[in-house]
Order: sequence, then structure tokens, then C-alpha cells
Amino acid sequence: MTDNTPRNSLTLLGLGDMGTALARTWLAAGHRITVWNRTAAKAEALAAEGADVATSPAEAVAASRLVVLCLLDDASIGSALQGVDLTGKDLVNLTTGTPAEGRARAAWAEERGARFVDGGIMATPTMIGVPEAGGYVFYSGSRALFDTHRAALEVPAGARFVGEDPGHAALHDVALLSAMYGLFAGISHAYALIDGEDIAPKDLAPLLSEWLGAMGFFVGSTAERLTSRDFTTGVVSSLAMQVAATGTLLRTAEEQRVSPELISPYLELMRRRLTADPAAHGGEDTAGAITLLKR
Ligand code: FVH
Repeated sequence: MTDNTPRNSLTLLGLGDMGTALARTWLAAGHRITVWNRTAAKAEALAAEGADVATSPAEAVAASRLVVLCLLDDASIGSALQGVDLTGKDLVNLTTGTPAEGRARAAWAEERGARFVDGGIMATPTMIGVPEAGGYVFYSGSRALFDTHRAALEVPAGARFVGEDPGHAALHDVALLSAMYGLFAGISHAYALIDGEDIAPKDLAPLLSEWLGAMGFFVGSTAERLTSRDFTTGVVSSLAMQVAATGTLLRTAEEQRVSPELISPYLELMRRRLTADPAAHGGEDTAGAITLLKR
């Protein structure tokens, strides 16, 4: 299909905090951008900055071949684009969703004659258009679409294509976010332990950062063990030793009157792996406990 829309033009649906940041970055980079937002007032400032404002999703979609979606959730995409002609369009969905939603949305787009790429934004709005902030976006789905629009997609933040499965951008996004929340949980527990003691949080902070940095090796070593399925070779801190030590962690939490709710699940997972077969698993790395998580 021929593309009659101007070069460097794109459409953006959704002007929340993230959508507005994206729009400003594309405008600053000289792109011609058509925007639409359900609440029209949010487009006013961008109109003054040079954006074309569409009065309906259909009008916005018609304006460009590349159509970027940055809405609240997957349901809002269905509602905004209901009945809109998507034939020949290249849809890039930056709305956060699950892998299954990404795959279903790709099939939905294909049925309507559009190419589709799903995205997972690893940045906050303040990191958009600021390369040194290190933000980037995972993309997956149509490689051809990604290659066609790569230059535009690299404007707001780095662009990392992670394969043609349209669910994989969301999967990468959620895997990283899930790890982040586990980290936040541990940090929160550590600060709760010292709360009320004569230890200033600001004095614990550098020690905590340094320790977490030193423990970062676990990311790579776990990948190697999961690939080889060898959980025992070269283990220096065995599962049996670590499970024995969990009693100290739990008693300390009790002494400090801190709920163990944030750390108990992981301690319990290690214990379950050990007690299933102490002789087989006692000498393992804790990475072996991951095998219990898959349902
Ligand atoms: N903000 C962040 O830090 C994170 C960073 C990582 C990625 N997320 C995801 O990005 C999507 C958009 O996030 P946002 O920050 O722009 O979110 P809001 O400011 O809440 O804006 C939501 C926009 O969605 C529109 N909207 C909601 N429901 C509908 C609907 N049924 N039909 C059409 N549009 C809808 C809303 O419109 P309005 O309320 O202004 O009328 C906003 O434009 C999101 O998936 C994050 O998880 C951001």
C-alpha cells in the first residue's frame, strides 16, 4: 500500500503524562505530529507548540501511517479505536499490557489490515527525550514495521527490538518491573528494621547500595544455572546454610517489631526447595528454588 502521509509525520493517541512527554520530544525533533486525547483540553498546550490536534480518533489515525498509542490500558485501546479504519496503518502500542494482551492486540490489528508492534516503556515521563537518563523501550512484533519507523521510534528513548512475538515486549517489561518490586521490597524491609534505632537511614543508604551492587552477580549466575540446569557446581553459599540462617532474619524482624511479610515468601520458597529433598538440594545455589515457581 502506498503511503500518502507526509514524511516524518506520525499520530499519537493519548496525552497523559507519558503521551505528552512523547509528543513534546517528537515535536522538538522536527516531526509533524497529530495528536488526539479523550479529554480535549490536554491537547491545547501541544497545539500551541505546533502539534495538529484531531477531534476524533478516526481523524487522527487518517493523518499518518505511523500511529502510536499511549493510553491507560488495553481496554482503552479497544474503546478509542472502535470502528476506526486501520487499513494500511502501522500501529505501535506503548500502552502497558500483558503478553497475552499484546498478542491479542496484534491479531486484532492484523484482522483490520494494520501492521503491529507492541512496546514496553522502561522510563518515566521525565526520562523521555533525555538520552543520558538511560530510558528505553522494548519493542516486539512486526520487524518490518520496526525497521521502517526505527528513526522515529528512537527519538523519545532508546529502542530495543526483542523479537517477532508481539507478547515479548510486555514480557520483558514485566520481568524487569517484577524484579524491581522484589528489590523495593527488600530495601523497604531493611529500612523498617533500623527504624527507631540510632542508625540514620542516610547512613544505611550507602551500605545498602554497595551491598546490592555486590549481589548483582546473582543476575548473571542465575541465568547460567537456569541454562545449564546445574544448581550445584561451584556453590559457595549453599541452600542448607541459607535456610538455617533465615531463622536469624525472622527472629530479628520479630525483635525489631517488623512484619516479615515482604521477605517471608522468598525465605519460604528456599525452605520448600530444601525440605523436598535435603540430600539432593542442600548443596544447591538458591537459583534452584526458581523451579518451584512455574505452575
Ligand atoms: N507514567 C509512567 O511513569 C509510566 C512509565 C512506563 C509506561 N507507563 C504506561 O504508559 C501508559 C500511559 O501512561 P501515562 O503516564 O500517560 O498515564 P495517564 O497520565 O494516566 O494517561 C492515561 C491516558 O489514557 C487515556 N485514556 C484512559 N482511558 C481511556 C479510554 N477509555 N479511551 C480513551 N483514552 C483513554 C487518558 O485520557 P484522558 O483521561 O486524559 O481523557 C490519558 O490520555 C500507561 O499504559 C502506563 O502504564 C507510564
